[in-house]
Amino acid sequence: SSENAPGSDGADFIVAANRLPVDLERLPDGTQRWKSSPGGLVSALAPFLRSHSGAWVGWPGVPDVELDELTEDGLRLHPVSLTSTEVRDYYEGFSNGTLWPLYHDVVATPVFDRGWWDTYVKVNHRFAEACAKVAAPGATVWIQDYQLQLVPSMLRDLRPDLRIGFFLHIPFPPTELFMQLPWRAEIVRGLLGADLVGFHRPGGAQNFLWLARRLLGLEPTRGAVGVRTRPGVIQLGNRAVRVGAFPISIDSAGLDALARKKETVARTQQVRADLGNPKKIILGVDRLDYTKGIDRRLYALHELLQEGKVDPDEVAMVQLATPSRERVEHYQRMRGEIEQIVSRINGEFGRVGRPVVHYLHQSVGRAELAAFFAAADVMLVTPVRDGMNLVCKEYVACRHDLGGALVLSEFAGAAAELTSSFLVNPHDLDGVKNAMLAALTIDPAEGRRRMRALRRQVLTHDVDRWARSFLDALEPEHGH
Ligand code: GDG
Repeated sequence: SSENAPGSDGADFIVAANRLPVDLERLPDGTQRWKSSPGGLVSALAPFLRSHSGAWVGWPGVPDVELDELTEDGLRLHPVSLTSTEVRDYYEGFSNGTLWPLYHDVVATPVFDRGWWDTYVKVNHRFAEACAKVAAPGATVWIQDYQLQLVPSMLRDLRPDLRIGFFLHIPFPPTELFMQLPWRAEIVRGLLGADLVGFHRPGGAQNFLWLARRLLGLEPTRGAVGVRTRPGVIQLGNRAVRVGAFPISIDSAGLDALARKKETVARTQQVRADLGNPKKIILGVDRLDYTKGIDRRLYALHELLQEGKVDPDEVAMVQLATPSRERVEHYQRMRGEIEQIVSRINGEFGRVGRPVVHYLHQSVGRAELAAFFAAADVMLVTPVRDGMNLVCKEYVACRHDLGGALVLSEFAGAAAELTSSFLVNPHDLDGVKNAMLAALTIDPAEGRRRMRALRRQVLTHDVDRWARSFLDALEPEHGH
């Protein structure tokens, strides 16, 4: 076959995501190098990719560079180029200024900008063309997340021979909120290009099925969608689109092993010592994002200190807030607010050499993070909305000692699975305070009982199981 024929020497399994699993780094001297960004998705899918002559299609993280396909660690990487204007309008704009707040219950006001939308369409088309070029005949393409919701149907138009899956990593919103989007029908049509559309929770799948009926006049099945079972089905001509729930998870065994390592245990003790060996350590770990409810837990701590229910001599809190989307306006404002609460708490209750809140606006290595988790008596995960939330699962995976207590928002997808945590409504400040106090003063035997139950869930439901359950459901024999 000719060199330009679609799929000649193509890949049988392709992942398409906004970002490649490696980032291009530009060094001050003008040279460039690749830096791996190991995430759960990469470690879950890398084995599949390697054994299926797989490829990954994504943006290398730096604007205005044209790069050829390359192979890294046995993984074929196909870079998609974006100009800086496209990064502004497609990524920072439509993805993170429109879709992100809209899909997270409009906790910030989404901006509806027609120019951003046009660029989103254009960039999605570029991703679809890249997938079409890389895919072997009959290949499977798995498209990831909210940045690429139009790719499934664009790709189907280009390559009807492909098996196409789509997974949304963030919540799919209540239909009343989704209906605000001027391009709501286009998004639903875009997703319906897939053979299987996956969400974290059945609720998201149900919302999507309702919209297919309401916006497009289709007739989806009416039964309740299960977790990893009983997907909804939408018949589109002679094609069936399935709509299911597949809760994502972490590399549980890998993190458990990391936490047990001698070096990590030593580092855990050092972290406790560096904090002055307080009686209790409280921890928060998040991307600095307004959906994560970092402010809620700081307000709760502040009130507990004011009321004398928490003693600043006995408690230290570490808040790791990894820099994120720093050019998006909402994020700049929120950062200022959080830093103000942190300094207010430390101003009122800290002493020289002994702040109450140790605030880190930086990212730390994976081993260091595991040591933080292992050192924390109380883990606070209080998002106002979160598709799943991996941090709470990572905390549990690091507690082979059965120590620690998890305070978890009801509005994280993970709440449905981690039912032995202290579940809270992050909008109910008294409720958050009570849960924090309960977690700080928990009877050790009761704490171990809860942690054992949490670990049973997390260790038996890892990211590999997630990927397998999605890809099994995507197999053609399930399609009819
Ligand atoms: C989206 C959805 C869904 C954070 N700081 C550091 C660091 N991290 C790691 C955590 C965790 C990951 O980043 C964050 O994952 P989350 O799931 O908590 O949140 P999002 O980034 O919003 O992810 C979410 C997820 O997609 C997957 O579908 O669960 O709901 O919003 O793994 O550990 N890792 C290191 N240093 C840091 O400073 N090494």
